[in-house]
Amino acid sequence: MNDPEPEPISGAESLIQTLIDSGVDTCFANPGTSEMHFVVALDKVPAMRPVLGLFEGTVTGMADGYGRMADKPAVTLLHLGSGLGNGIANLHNARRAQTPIINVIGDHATYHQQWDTPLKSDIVGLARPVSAWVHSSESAHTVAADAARAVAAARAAPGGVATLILPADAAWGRANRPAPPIAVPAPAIVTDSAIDDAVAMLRSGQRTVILTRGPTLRERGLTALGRIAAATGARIMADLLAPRIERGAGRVAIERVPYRAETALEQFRDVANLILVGTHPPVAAFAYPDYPSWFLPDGIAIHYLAHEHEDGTAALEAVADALGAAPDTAKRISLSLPDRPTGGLDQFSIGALIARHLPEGAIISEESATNSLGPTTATIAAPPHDWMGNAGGAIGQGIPVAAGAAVACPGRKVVSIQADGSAMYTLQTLWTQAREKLDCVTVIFSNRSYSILKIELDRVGARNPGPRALSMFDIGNPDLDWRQLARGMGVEADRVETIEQFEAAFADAMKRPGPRLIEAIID
Ligand SMILES: Cc1ncc(C[n+]2csc(CCOP(=O)(O)OP(=O)(O)O)c2C)c(N)n1
Ligand SMILES: [Mg+2]
Repeated sequence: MNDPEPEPISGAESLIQTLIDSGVDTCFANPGTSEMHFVVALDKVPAMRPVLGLFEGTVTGMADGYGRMADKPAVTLLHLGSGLGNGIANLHNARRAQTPIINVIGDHATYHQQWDTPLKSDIVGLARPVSAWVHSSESAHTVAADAARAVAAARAAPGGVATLILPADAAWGRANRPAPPIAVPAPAIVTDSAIDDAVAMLRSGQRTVILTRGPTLRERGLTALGRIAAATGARIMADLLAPRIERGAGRVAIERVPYRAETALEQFRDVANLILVGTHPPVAAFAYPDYPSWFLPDGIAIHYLAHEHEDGTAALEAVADALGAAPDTAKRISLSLPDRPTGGLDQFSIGALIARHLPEGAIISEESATNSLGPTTATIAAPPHDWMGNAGGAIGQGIPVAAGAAVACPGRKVVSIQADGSAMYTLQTLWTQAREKLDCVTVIFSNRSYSILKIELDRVGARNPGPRALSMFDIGNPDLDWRQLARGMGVEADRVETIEQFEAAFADAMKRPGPRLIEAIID
């Protein structure tokens, strides 16, 4: 006798079950009419955790933070081209961070696409610039296989955004089964000659810098970098916008490429050799009439030890071994906390207090613009932590990335070090933090200003700004009340103006599970 017919499943159900079978179990969503069958399938496949975001920039930013910390993709659920459009800035940051994400976008049913409907748009055209892979499912029968391919595309080194467009009839139509996972190819192995060339540079006695970003900035890669530095005197540096770095006590210290050309030129002056691991030569974020865009001196030799899709960590270990660098020679940072600050509340006193109270294993999401120097330097020798910066320069990343990290890493305290103007782009993420009871603490640098833009104004040579121009950088009048904004979304909040008040609020927030917001009033 034949086996009984299995229960029919919808395309959406086959999609979600395939994602689960491929290890993708978290969905950041903001749905609409075209995504209803996906939403209903969430109850049929309870292994998928749905997390609602009240704006698509929140959704895509959370998926970025999740992917950076979980080392595997989450899935987004977005509503047609307009939903995708709202999420693009943070997908841009995720693309720059090489974060694996499955980006599912609902579309009109295939037969409906011939009509002039209100939400019709060029979804592929919008998705292409932020996606490593784009595909539109043709029917319910292919959705599962398409989902398995999307996961493989997102996870292939170095990682990227895989966009799967899901027409409504492909979601509601009858599918036959989920698809099995596709094995993800390992990163490519760096050739012996690329390793030999790096070793020769490092043995040349000339000044050499190794510049890197990506997975090399975790324990294994940092240890290899530290061994090479100890054996040869080479300087080791990370990209300014590296998506994730393991820092703090016990870790290997690494320099960062400066933002400003004058500082960067100074850093690279006299450097004869640059070895790149998973990154490209350092350049200025913007062109300025009086400063160069290219940071490197004439005549420097540039060697790509590992491209982004290659195994940079293994390559660094091979280089360290070839140099005869002993395994335990990497210099490590000893725990050292800043003194208790005195005086007024500013980025330096706040940085010192964050460092003094940061628990071991914390995750920091930093988007503090003109207030980053204080917290960055104060935490160098703090208890070990992960640091995630803005990887693509599109602001509005910090709070969602923190929320995504908290979903990925329950049990670890997440601290957002956050500028006020940037926070306003995706502040509704606070609501998701409250709803999901995420252990996130947000410190707002409330200077009521787009302060950095006043500096940029001068640097680009836009001289003699009038009152209208200056008003474009003033975000006071009315002043934002972060305490009320946070409380209005269910997040406990304090407003502080002194060192004592900040310390009391921050120390308490580190002891109790979040979410929590501290508005620090600074000049
Ligand atoms: C998506 C996006 N929109 C606009 C900008 C331009 N921009 C860069 S910094 C900035 C304001 C930053 O102000 P704030 O976050 O308060 O930091 P502060 O300069 O005050 O330290 C703006 C609007 C950007 N980088 N990304
Ligand atoms: Mg500001």
